[in-house]
Amino acid sequence: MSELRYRTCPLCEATCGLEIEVKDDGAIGRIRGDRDDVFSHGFICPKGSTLKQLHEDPDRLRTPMVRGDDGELHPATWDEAFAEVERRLMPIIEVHGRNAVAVYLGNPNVHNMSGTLYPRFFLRALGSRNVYSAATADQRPKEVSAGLMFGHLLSYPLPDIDRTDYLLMLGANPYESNGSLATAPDWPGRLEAIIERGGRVVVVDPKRTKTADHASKHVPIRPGADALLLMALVNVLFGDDLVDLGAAAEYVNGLDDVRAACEGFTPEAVAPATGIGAGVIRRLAAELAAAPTAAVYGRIGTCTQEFGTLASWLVDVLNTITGNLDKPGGAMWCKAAAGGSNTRGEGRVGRGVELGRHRSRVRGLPETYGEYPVVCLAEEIDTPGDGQVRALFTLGGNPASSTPNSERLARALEDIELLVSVDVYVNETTRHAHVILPAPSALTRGHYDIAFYQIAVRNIANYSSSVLPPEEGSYDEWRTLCKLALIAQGKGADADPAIVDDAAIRTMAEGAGRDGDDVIAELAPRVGPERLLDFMLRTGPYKLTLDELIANPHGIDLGPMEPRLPEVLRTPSGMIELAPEAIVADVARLRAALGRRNNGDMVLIGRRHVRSNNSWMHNINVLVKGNPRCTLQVHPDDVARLGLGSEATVASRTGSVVATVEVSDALMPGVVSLPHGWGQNVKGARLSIAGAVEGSVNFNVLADENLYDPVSGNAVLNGISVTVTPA
Ligand SMILES: Nc1nc2c(c(=O)[nH]1)N[C@H]1C(S)=C(S)[C@@H](COP(=O)(O)OP(=O)(O)OC[C@H]3O[C@@H](n4cnc5c(=O)[nH]c(N)nc54)[C@H](O)[C@@H]3O)O[C@H]1N2
Ligand SMILES: Nc1nc2c(c(=O)[nH]1)N[C@H]1C(S)=C(S)[C@@H](COP(=O)(O)OP(=O)(O)OC[C@H]3O[C@@H](n4cnc5c(=O)[nH]c(N)nc54)[C@H](O)[C@@H]3O)O[C@H]1N2
Ligand code: SF4
Ligand SMILES: [Mo]
Repeated sequence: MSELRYRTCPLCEATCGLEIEVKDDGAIGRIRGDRDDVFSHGFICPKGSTLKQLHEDPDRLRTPMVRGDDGELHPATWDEAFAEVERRLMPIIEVHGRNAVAVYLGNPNVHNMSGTLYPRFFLRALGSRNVYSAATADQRPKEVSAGLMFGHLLSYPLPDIDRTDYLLMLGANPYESNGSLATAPDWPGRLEAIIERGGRVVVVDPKRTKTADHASKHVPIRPGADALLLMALVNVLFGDDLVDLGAAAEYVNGLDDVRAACEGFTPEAVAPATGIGAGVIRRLAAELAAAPTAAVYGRIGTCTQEFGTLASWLVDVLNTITGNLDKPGGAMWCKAAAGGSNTRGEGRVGRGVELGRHRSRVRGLPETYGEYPVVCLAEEIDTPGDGQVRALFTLGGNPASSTPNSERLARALEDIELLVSVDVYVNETTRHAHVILPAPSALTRGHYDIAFYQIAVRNIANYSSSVLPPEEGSYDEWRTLCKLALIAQGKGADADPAIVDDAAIRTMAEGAGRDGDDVIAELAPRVGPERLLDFMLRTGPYKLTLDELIANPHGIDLGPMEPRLPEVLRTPSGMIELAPEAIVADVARLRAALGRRNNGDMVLIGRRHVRSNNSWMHNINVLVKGNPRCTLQVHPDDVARLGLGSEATVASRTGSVVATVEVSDALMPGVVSLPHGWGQNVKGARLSIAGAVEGSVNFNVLADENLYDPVSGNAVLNGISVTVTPA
């Protein structure tokens, strides 16, 4: 006998509904797509069903680990682990101050209610400026441009892929990634539907990816040249008098500044640097202008490169000047049921965003949204002097794998005075930890995508109750984060996490003009993330309650995106700032790149595979078996020219790896591709399957911490100059 439970998959941004069989003895049976899910309608990728294998993985940590006098990690009780954090942390704070303690937040936090809602209390209690996250190795350029243009970092317009007639997509491969910064289950199906209804999908990518293969047209581009291409499209639209602001017209500041900024970036001028013919660029501009509805969408290939902010900004400049902003079928904003940053307060009233309020100690790079760029993390730890970082907390992050010059960071972590990790594995990063505090299995916690329903292409609300009861000895991740907050505050390792949790709901209640005690009474007996979520739903634009969501385990469909101008804006002017000063000032750097023909001998870019999930799912056998996937893809002409055999040495300023060569004519000649997130075969990691994968090497040995987008501080992970030689 068995029972079926429904659960949104927390692994990637697509938020697919899963149907999970739970057997009488509590074991997990089959996991399939939930055909009744209001958003995913049964779609699932190969990772969705592996929540079972993750849950059962013997390497997944189930008890805290504390480093003993013998230098090894040993299982410990929760009390011992928290006491050890306090014992090691407080002297560092006392002697060296709060900035000596850094925090790094990783990607799984946004896929988890505890990780989304509770780190802020720890950060506040800690009071350190040394905060880092995966965002500066990912989407920070988009957040900077959206913040400056529309008033909030999450207010980027989303391509209305279900209704558009024309999608221009740059640096994204949703056939592998399942989509990003535009949440939609089954991106592939939705893209195919555009073509089936007579629309067009154009993919700009140095590689003919699976997405490009299925598109109406693939435009190969030189890595890092997207801002030039986009600038030329803007130039043609102005030059040919095709600019039409549509519904946004009344609300746009700075149109003339954009016109001035694009001067000189003609298709002919950008053709050599982009590798795209002027005729192709003119045709793209004409198609964009002529399409009844169109959306421009850029993702990680446009962010993790040297002109990341310019490219991210130009995407939305194009959406605006083609009249597609806020138009069904164009680029729109959704309206989140809970926690929406652009549904709070009053429309057109905002403080906007302020960047660069302080600078990092060693290199003097500006903060964005309260974080320093992750390219600064290693140097802040390994550079002696006043203010040196001596302790690091990693919360659901694996920076020793995922950030540039990973070997330097790994070396820095070997010597750090204190590393505390809230994590589920002993991996590249946590093998250096003094204390590891394990997060519970995803199947034993409730779930609601607070982050992704703020950037979904449809308005959706879907809460999943926990599928299984807590495992013996586990401790809720939100309670762990409350404990860390209490320790950092000096309240001690024995203090009750409810102190922080109650303060959290009180603050939220008071922010909404309610009495804290009343709200606590109203929502009792709920505590933790569920209580916060319930309150956010009740005070959100649809006035839902958590009980209503629990009664609808397949989700509630709140309809397609609707026009939201001007109330969505939170800029100080109440207008769309089409030409933010900080971004326009960077155009000079782009102009200087016009004459560039290449970025070195060979150029390295990254890729994803549908069976991967950044660095942490290679310990699942069903995801890593079969053909090797950590390969260096090289164009046949380059294989011949460089005399490559089965293996090649790839070297950059920061290091070198020996990778298995895969000949592929999908790449532009001169460009090689290596996936990120591999290289688990390091000493001290406890990943029996991932550690044994042949050919597994870490891309970020090659990524250079000196390469970043100066406006956002974001790491350059695509377009890295390398040499490739036979191994
Ligand atoms: N070269 C290169 N580097 C890249 C990228 C690239 O494209 N190329 N992509 C970048 C991008 S987009 C991202 S988002 C980052 C990701 O960078 P990170 O977030 O640093 O890395 P992840 O691989 O997501 O590792 C997440 C960590 O969280 C742990 N974990 C998993 N589930 C949970 C949980 O429920 N709770 C807790 N507390 N921990 C959990 C895992 O064991 C792992 O240690 O990598 C970036 N790095
Ligand atoms: N299966 C799987 N899914 C994932 C993840 C994963 O690791 N595995 N990670 C998740 C995360 S954290 C994120 S952020 C998203 C990312 O989601 P996507 O942005 O869709 O990521 P990728 O699949 O890496 O696609 C990026 C594309 O950019 C191209 N590219 C590289 N350089 C350039 C350039 O200079 N210009 C242009 N135009 N293109 C370029 C690459 O060839 C690649 O095809 O995926 C998420 N989903
Ligand atoms: S596409 Fe993403 S959300 Fe959907 S099943 Fe796969 S990993 Fe899970
Ligand atoms: Mo990401």
